[in-house]
Amino acid sequence: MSFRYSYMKRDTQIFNIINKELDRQRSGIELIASENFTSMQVMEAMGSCLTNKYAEGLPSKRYYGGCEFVDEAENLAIDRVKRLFGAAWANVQPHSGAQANAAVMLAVIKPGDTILGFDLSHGGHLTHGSSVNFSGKLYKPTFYGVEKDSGRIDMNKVEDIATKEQPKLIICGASAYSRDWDYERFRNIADKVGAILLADISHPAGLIASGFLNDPLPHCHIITSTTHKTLRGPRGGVIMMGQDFDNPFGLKNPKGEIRKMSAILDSGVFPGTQGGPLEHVIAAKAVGFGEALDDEFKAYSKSVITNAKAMANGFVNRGYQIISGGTDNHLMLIDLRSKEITGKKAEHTLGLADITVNKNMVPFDDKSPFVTSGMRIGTPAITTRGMKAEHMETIVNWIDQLLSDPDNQDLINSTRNDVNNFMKDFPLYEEKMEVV
Ligand code: DSN
Repeated sequence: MSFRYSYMKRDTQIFNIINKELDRQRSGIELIASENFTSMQVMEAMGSCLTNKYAEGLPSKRYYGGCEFVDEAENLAIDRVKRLFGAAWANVQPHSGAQANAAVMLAVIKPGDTILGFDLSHGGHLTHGSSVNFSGKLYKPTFYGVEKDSGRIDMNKVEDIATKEQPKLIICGASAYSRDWDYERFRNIADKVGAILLADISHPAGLIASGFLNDPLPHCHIITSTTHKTLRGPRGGVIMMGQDFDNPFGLKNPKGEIRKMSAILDSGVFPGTQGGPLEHVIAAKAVGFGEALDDEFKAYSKSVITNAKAMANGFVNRGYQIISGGTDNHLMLIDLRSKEITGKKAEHTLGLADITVNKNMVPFDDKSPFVTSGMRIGTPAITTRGMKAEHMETIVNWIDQLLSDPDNQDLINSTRNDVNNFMKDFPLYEEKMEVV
């Protein structure tokens, strides 16, 4: 197997840019919690002729001819993701996690309805009600957050807020929360106030599929996810349900029967929010889901968590404050205020040494989202590179040295050399590549 870059010889401008990015990925330490490295076969499926095909609709119910093979690919992706999560129904067409959330919200609630999500500044996601996103513009957003002393969500407070606000939709799930979720309690609260419960598992999906975190499918009405984070497939989204149910709004189909929620969600994706599905990406999703069904993926997920715990211990031992004091999953959110460096400066300094992280708001932050007091760190990508718990100490040590002396150019240069040499032991996409 090889990259088909030889076909790009005519456009050396973009080929050279892609090659520079490949070098960056190979030689640096990737700690962005939402990133990962797909397999070569996932990338090859994405780069296939399926990109040429229009297939609006669903398998066997398309608005275009010639869909027999993309139907097979899409059915395979649906079957595999249902098997992976034990889902009764899935739609694999959302282009991203944000698109999946948009499709669900536009399908199941009305503009002006109240929604209850996890506060973005406490670790939530833009699409869970942020004022700069459609979810905060179209609906009336209300939020729960973490407690100042524990850094954890207090479920009694979630219940109090839900009882007061009476949301139509409750969203659980986050982008920067290192603890597991009590989906069962969320469902009790949703039932009490008559809300639909949506779990956005974009971040921990791979760890849930592998059985290392709580399972939302028996408890949540609807589940959305990305496919490219801990799940390690292509960039994209998916919507699932543990079981289908009659829509609670009394909506009927042309035969006068109550429509199933699956039909409402399917139409929320197309024609509700998307046009032609990306069948090349859907084929790559099928590949990724197939890989995640393998026992090897379970071992990978286990190492992701072991590495994250080892890394969190390394930071705590050096006096860093991790929100909630540690991690159950693949990431940690570090409050840098005790180290007197902003998230922006930390991200920049580490970047100069080829260590990639992202600055992140911490709960009760006193700085803007462009500066921030924290950084988010995750282990999915470095675990794919083959790193084990013993390597975490080396990485934490480099980060600590750099953040303790961020303007020391000699230290930055020598650390970058050390990082680049270290990464040679963890090869990425070593298959032959043609160079123009
Ligand atoms: N989910 C965000 C992240 O975690 O990086 C991107 O939307």
